[in-house]
Amino acid sequence: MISRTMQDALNLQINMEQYSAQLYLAMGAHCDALGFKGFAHWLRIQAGEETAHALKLMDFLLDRRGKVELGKIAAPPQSFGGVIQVFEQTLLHEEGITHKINSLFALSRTELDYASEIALQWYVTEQVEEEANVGQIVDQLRAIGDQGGGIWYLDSRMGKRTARTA
Ligand code: OFO
Repeated sequence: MISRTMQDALNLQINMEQYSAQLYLAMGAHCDALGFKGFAHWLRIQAGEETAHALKLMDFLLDRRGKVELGKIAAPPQSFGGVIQVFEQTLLHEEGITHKINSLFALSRTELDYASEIALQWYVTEQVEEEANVGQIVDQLRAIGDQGGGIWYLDSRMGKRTARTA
C-alpha cells in the first residue's frame, strides 16, 4: 500500500496533468480563433496526451490500493497573444511540469517507494520528449516570425500530428 505522503503528491500531479489538458485546450481554441487550425489541432492532441498522463497516474494509484482524490481544476488564462507566445508559454509550462516530476521522483526516493520511483521514470523520460518537441517548435517559430508564408507552412505541418496509441 502506498504512503499517505506519496498518495497526496501523486493526487496533486494528477490535478496538474488535468490542468495541462485544460491549458492546451484553451490555447488550441485561441489558435483556432486566430485562424491557425494546424496549431489548434496540435494543441488539442497534446491536451489528449495530458489526460492520458493523468489516467496513467490514477491507474498506478489504484493498483497500489491508494485513494484517488480529484480536486478542482484551475481555469487557464483566457488570452495568450500570438502563436509564438502560445508556444513560449507551452515550453515554460512544460519546464514547470518537469520540475514537479523531478520533485515527485525525489520524494519517491526519500519515501523508499521503489514502485513509485519506477512508475515515475516514465514521466521523467516523457518530460525530456515534451521539452524537446515544444522547444523545437519555439525555435522554428522564432526563426520564421509570425508574418508571411512560413508560419502557414508550419501550421499545415502541425495539423498532421496524430494521436499516440501507447
Ligand atoms: Fe504531462 O506532460 Fe505535459 O504537462
